[in-house]
Parts: sequence; structure tokens; C-alpha cells
Amino acid sequence: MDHVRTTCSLCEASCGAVMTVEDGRILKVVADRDDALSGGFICAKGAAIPDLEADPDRVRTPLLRKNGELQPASWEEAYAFIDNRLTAILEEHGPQATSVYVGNAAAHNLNIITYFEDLAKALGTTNLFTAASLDQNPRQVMSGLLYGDEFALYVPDIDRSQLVWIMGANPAESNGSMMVAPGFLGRMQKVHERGGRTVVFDPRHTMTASRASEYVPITPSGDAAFLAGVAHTLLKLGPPETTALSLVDDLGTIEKWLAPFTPAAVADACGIDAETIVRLATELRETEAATVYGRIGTTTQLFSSLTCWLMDMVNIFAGNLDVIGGSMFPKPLLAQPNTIGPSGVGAGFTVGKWKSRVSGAPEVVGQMPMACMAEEMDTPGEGKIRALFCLAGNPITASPDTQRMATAIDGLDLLVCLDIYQGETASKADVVLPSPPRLARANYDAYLYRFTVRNYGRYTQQYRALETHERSDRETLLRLMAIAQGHGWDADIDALEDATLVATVEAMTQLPESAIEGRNPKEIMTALRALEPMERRMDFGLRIGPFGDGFGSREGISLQTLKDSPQGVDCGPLVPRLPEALRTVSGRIEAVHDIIGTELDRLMTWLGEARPRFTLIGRRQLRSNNSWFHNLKKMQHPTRECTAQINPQDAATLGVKSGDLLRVSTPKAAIDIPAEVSDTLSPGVVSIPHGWGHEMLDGKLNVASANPGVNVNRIINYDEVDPLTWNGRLNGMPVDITKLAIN
Ligand SMILES: Nc1nc2c(c(=O)[nH]1)N[C@H]1C(S)=C(S)[C@@H](COP(=O)(O)OP(=O)(O)OC[C@H]3O[C@@H](n4cnc5c(=O)[nH]c(N)nc54)[C@H](O)[C@@H]3O)O[C@H]1N2
Ligand SMILES: Nc1nc2c(c(=O)[nH]1)N[C@H]1C(S)=C(S)[C@@H](COP(=O)(O)OP(=O)(O)OC[C@H]3O[C@@H](n4cnc5c(=O)[nH]c(N)nc54)[C@H](O)[C@@H]3O)O[C@H]1N2
Ligand code: SF4
Ligand SMILES: [Mo]
Repeated sequence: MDHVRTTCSLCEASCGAVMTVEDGRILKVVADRDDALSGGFICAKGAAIPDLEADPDRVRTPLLRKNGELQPASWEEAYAFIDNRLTAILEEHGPQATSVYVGNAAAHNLNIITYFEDLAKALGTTNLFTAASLDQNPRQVMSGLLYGDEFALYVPDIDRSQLVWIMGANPAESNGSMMVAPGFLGRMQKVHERGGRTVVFDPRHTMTASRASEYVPITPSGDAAFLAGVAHTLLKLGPPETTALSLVDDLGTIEKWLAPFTPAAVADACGIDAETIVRLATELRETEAATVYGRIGTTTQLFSSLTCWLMDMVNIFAGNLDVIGGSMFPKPLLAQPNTIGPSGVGAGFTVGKWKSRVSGAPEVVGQMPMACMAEEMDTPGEGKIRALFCLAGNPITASPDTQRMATAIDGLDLLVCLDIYQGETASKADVVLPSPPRLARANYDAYLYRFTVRNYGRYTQQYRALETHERSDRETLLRLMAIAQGHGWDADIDALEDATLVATVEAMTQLPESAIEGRNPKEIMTALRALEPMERRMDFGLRIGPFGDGFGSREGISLQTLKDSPQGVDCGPLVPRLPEALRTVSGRIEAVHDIIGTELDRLMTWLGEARPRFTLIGRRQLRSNNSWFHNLKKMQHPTRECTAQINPQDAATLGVKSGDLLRVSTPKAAIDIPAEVSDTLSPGVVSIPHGWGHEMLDGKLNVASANPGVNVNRIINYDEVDPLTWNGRLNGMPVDITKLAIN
């Protein structure tokens, strides 16, 4: 029996875990008490890893559609099929007829996160879509515009904070997002024990709210109005002198913009009275170590980009940005754009470097927004998407306008899914390629460590070798790239990758202020080639990173350091990073952009508008993981039902009690779903979780199909996207509700 140290990696908390392994099977998963970040925390999902790995419904060999059915096939057969189909599509229609979609599970998979962009490049297509445009793009775009790097993402320095505002996030159930802070409730408790306070702003009295010092109900999409009122108040109080404040461009314009947004002007619209706004703003200003944190309730609503901008203004004007205990920029162990090259300045950031074919949707962070994926597949003409590589995602369930997405995907000439289940999307594939089991892969949460509350990293080495029917995701993706480039699936993929690495190393030796500036690239490549091919990129990223040894040029870490320390490498608490972290052209915080002025005008109009009778919001459930954790019996729980929660007052008006069937509709579509009367909801707000609706599976995943739930994305559409980023509006959709007669 072995005890294998790893990270759970099922969600963004990235908890350290220890797996008990016997005869190649995982028997038990417990918390790793020695993990510097998670310190012994694990949740119900982490403990269910043995069930997940043993699930008989998992895909373990390639599946190829034969006579209309997905059937087991060899890797060679699967690749040969893809080669045939893809080559024909490329020859006839060119690279823009191909596309890649990357889902959330890629953020938890080292190989997929490392190679997905290369696959799109190898295909030669700009049709790269990811779940980020259903999630956090407004945040990344604001970071790009203000700080010059989309990954300049600040996190609450919760372990040293005395006041934490949590807006549109429920880390007690989501376990935190764009903030790796495992055991969040424990960390929150410690804020209280230090005499500090936590305040939750949410239209629903969530589990996080119930543990906070104060709960402030807020109107759905009311955050921008509220934060504008707070920012206005802070400007009146006089912002404290901080490095961040001294770097803000054109404060005069910002003051002029915010002048009309008095607490009295915004109060009705956000549902928070003027006195409370002033009290909260004053407390934020007067608390030395205070931070405002927002997540998807703020980035997937009516004013997503504007809300992110206002949150930055509030953090700056309250003196919280880049100070200890405030909102701080992590320094990930792996190099990222704002830890390499000249410090404090850069090339800046733009949106819309290219436009989509059908609607002219802008490029955002190098990708196309999901809002235009279905139309690019179902609108005829040159450039129509005919092939999709779907990596660790389930767009049919995850994306708004589910029915259109499903039909568009049905119409493709080639659908290849890299997945571990035959979910709603994968079950429509021509080919499904499986990821290997957990014990046969190495892991490092490269994506998540960009927003960790300490500068931290934990590497898990591959526990066992791949079996003959298994392939690493790296191999799979490199073989798909080889096919796309016309080299054939059996090309020498290590040689192909080596060429890319040589180019990267050469560029880095020429970059001023890089850790290997002026070095001989051959010398660096010799060091890297001594490692296994799959370890080279990571070793390179770590050694040129902020804590790296610069290939011998200074004291520091390498991949070997992480291997020697399977309980994680902790490079300490966050440190202030301004102005060094900036990569704007001006070297300042570029806060004034025309779009902000336009958005503030839109907000001003909205303040005076009538509110819809019912507004739909989402709800994450502790034992779900978007669309794919419903096939484990152990995860079934009374708190994980797919219901429409409504407030008792609304229930009384509608004559509804829990269990009654409701029809929830938008002008274009309707779903029927059981009601759950709950006093956690503000009046006029209805909450439905996403990720359900497994009736499409036709019984394929046994447990999930037996309790399918209803897919809320059937009624959510892309009619109103965030104007700057085209991010989906998953929260805040006006809906009608009627009670269905029970026969
Ligand atoms: N209405 C509404 N819709 C939403 C949201 C919402 O709040 N409300 N949330 C949005 C958000 S934030 C997100 S991130 C998206 C998520 O959108 P998606 O990422 O498209 O959806 P998931 O359900 O997370 O799909 C993950 C897929 O990865 C597979 N998978 C799991 N582990 C592995 C692995 O190790 N390897 C491989 N190859 N595959 C794996 C799973 O089987 C599943 O098919 O959904 C969005 N959709
Ligand atoms: N158990 C579990 N954990 C998960 C996931 C999961 O499916 N299940 N998904 C993962 C993913 S992909 C992500 S992105 C993260 C997301 O992590 P979180 O952002 O913490 O996710 P939610 O729990 O959906 O919290 C969003 C909150 O916003 C509130 N809200 C809705 N509209 C508004 C609004 O207009 N204003 C304000 N202030 N609040 C609003 C909702 O009521 C909800 O409580 O969770 C991750 N973790
Ligand atoms: S909180 Fe997330 S990372 Fe931690 S054990 Fe649970 S699912 Fe895994
Ligand atoms: Mo997400």
C-alpha cells in the first residue's frame, strides 16, 4: 500500500491531498496536513476521487463512431480517422473551418492547459473558444487595460486582512474562484478571530453569507451602481496616498465620471440605502487592511466589465490595492508576462485584434467569445466552422442557447472530444479520446497558481507508467497538432516540440532583463534536453520565473525543487508589486478608456429603469462540478437538487409550494422545473443551478441520466452580452414564472 501525495485539483482550491493506493487502485483520499496552503482541508468532492476514478462509465479507450454508435477503437484507428477527415476539411475549406473549444477541466490539467493554444496555432485558426468567455473575461480584460497584463489578477490577501468584501461569490460552496484559498470558511473565521469583519453582497443569502459578519442583499446586476456610489463616497472622503493611487492616470476624468453617482442616486437601483453605502465605504476607507473581492456574480451579469473597473477604483480609492492585507498581485512560480522582461512597462493590451465572421464579435484575450460559436457553425459561407476539437469541456450544457449549440454541433463534419466521460457534447462526437487516469499523470495547477493567496506551487509526479491503452494528454495533443500540420499522427512529436522550445528559449535569451538574457540558447537547451520531454517546458518556466535559478545565474528553484518537495513549495506571502507588475505602455495604471464613459452612461440610464418582475440568477452546489459530477452516487444529496428557488412572498403570490412544477421562461424559450421555496432569496429573484439537463444523454451515464435535472441554459441566451468582452450574461436575465397545473 502506498500513500501518494498530490493535489485534488478538482476545483480552484487546489487542496493538498494524500491518496492511499493499493494494486493500482485509489482506496482513499484524505487531506494533506503538511500542505502549506490548504493545511489539512479537503471537501466532499476530493474525498470522492476514488469513486470518480473507478466510475464504470468513464471513457478509458478511444471511441470511434461506427454505424452511428461510439465504439471502442485503437489510438491508431482514431488518429487515422481524424487525419482523413481533417485533411479533407482543411484542403477544401481552409484553416478557418476548424475550431477549438477549451473547457473548465483544462484549467485543472497541466498538459491541456500547456498545449491548447498550440493546437489552435497548428490548425491555423483564430476560432479558439474557451469557457473564459462564460466566466471571467471581463476581469481579465480590465486587468489587461489597467495593468497591461490580463493575468495581473489581484486576490484578497485574506490571511492578513481585517475587512473582506465578497461580492457575487460563494466560496463556501464553490471553494473559491480566481482565488486559490483552500478552506475559505476557516480563513474567514480567522479574520473574525483577529477582530476583523467580512461582508457578503449577494441577492441570495448563501452559505458564505451565513458565516459572514454582515450580509447585504443586493439587486441582481446592482453591483456597478453600488460600487459607483462607494467610489464616489471614497473620492469625497479623500483617498489615502498609496503607490497605486499615484500611478492612476487622469484622476480628474474619473472624478468627473463618478460625480453624479451619489449614494442617494444609486440606492434604489442596487437595493442598498444611501446611509448603508456611506457606512460601508467609510469602514472600507478607515480599515488599514481591507479588500474587495468579486467573482462570477460580478463578471457574468449586465455590467460585468464596468463592475470590474469600479471594483478596481474602489480598491484604489480606499487605499487597498497592492497593500498587505488588501488586494494583492500574486507572483506565480512559473514565469508569466508580468514577471519577465523589462519591469513596470510593456506592450499594453487591446481587445478586438480581429473580428468574428458573422457578427463581428471582437477577439478577447486571443480568443473568440462563446457568444459567437454556434453562429459560426450554423451560418453558411466561407469560413463556416466544420470541425471542432473540444478539450475538457461540455459546451452543449455549459453554454447559453443550449438548443442552438446542440444543433450547430450536430451539423459539424468532425467533432473530436478529449474527455473522460461521454457527456452531452462528447456523446455527439465522431471520436472521443480519453485523458489518462489520475495516477498516470503528472500535475501542477499552472493556471490556478496565478491567483493564489501565497506564492506557492505543488507538483505531483506521475505515480505509475501509462498502460498500453493509455496516452498522456501531451502526446494526444501533439499528435493532433502533427496531423493538423500535415506531418501525420505518427510524426516524431518530441522533435516537433523541441523546435518550439528552441524558439522560446532563443527569444528569452534576447529579452532584456530576462533571467537568461545574453546566455547561449544551446547551453539552456542542453540542460532541458537532459529531462523527460514532458518536463522541459515546466522546468524552463520555473527557472526563468521570479523564484527560479535562472539556469545557474542565481539562487533559486527548478522543477527538481518541486519534485523534492511533494508537499508543495511555499515562496511566502504576497508582496506589494507596484509599479513592477505593470506592463502598460505608459508604465502607469491606465484607468481611463472611452468604453468606461459609455458604460457609465448606460448605468445612469439603468438607474432610472423599471425592474423586471423576476430575475434569474445561478447557484453552485457543493457536490457538483459544472456539468460533470452528477454520475457519482456518493455525491447525491438533498442540497444538490435541480430546483428553482423562490422567495416565500413570491411563492405566496404565485400560489406555489415546494415541489410544484414551475414554468420559467424568457421570450424565446421555457423550462419546467420543480419549485423550492426558500427564504434565502430576495423577493423577485429566482435561482437555478447550471450543469443539469442530462436527458440528452439517452441513459449513457447511468447515475446522471437517472436524475437528469433541467438545463437552465435552454432559457439563457446571448441577446445581451457584455458590450466590451461579449461575455455571456448568465446571471440577471429577466424571466417570467408561472405555476403549471398539476393533472
Ligand atoms: N447558466 C450558467 N451556465 C454556466 C455557468 C453558470 O454559472 N451558469 N458557469 C460557467 C462557467 S464559470 C464555466 S467555467 C463553464 C464550464 O464550461 P465547460 O468547461 O464547457 O463545462 P464543464 O461541465 O466544466 O465540462 C468539463 C468537461 O471536462 C471533462 N473532464 C473532467 N476531467 C477531465 C480530464 O481530466 N480530462 C479531460 N480531457 N476531460 C475532463 C468533463 O467530463 C466535462 O465534460 O460553464 C459556464 N456555464
Ligand atoms: N461545488 C462547485 N464548485 C465549483 C463549481 C461548481 O460547479 N461546483 N464551479 C467552478 C467554477 S467553473 C467557477 S467559475 C467557480 C465560481 O465560483 P463563485 O463565483 O464563488 O460561484 P457561485 O457559487 O456561482 O457564486 C456566485 C454568486 O453570485 C451571486 N450572484 C448572482 N448574480 C449576482 C449579482 O448580480 N450580484 C452579486 N453581487 N451577486 C450575484 C449568486 O447568488 C452566487 O451566490 O466555482 C468553481 N467551483
Ligand atoms: S475544495 Fe476543491 S480542490 Fe479542495 S478537495 Fe474540494 S474539490 Fe478538491
Ligand atoms: Mo468557471
